[in-house]
Amino acid sequence: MKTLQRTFSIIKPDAVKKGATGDILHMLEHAGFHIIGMKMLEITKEQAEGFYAVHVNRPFFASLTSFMSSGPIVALALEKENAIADLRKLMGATDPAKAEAGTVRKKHAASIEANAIHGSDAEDTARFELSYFFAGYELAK
Ligand code: 3AN
Repeated sequence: MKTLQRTFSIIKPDAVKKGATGDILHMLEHAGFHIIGMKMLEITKEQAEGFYAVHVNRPFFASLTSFMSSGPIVALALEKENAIADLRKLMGATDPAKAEAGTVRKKHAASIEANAIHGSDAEDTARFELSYFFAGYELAK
């Protein structure tokens, strides 16, 4: 039996700004992800800090949260079998210099911070991140 899994993704400000939103959505759909929720929005620095709370002690926290609140982003709720791991694979390594061919970051990321796409790294973070950007009724089906 197929077990569908949900994960959360963000097309980051750098990718939206350079006009890569459509291509990234195409890469996601081509890889078998179903887009079950999508919104373009801007978040405040405080909202970015809440989202990235697990990174509060990392040296790049201030810069990361400024970057994530620097322009429009696209928040995505995605569904597919094995969605969490498969999205991580499709994203590529955090550092685009280390990302494999065919990944979103290889194609679109500019730097280790402005790296085009976010994806949840585990079931518990996917649950938290989905609920941070989407209300339950928006993803009910
Ligand atoms: P990933 O997004 O690949 O899961 P994490 O969770 O280690 O990577 O980091 C979250 C985000 O923080 C990254 N997407 C990136 O934007 C930023 N980041 C990670 N490491 C660095 C770093 N060394 N310098 C600046 N920003 C970083």
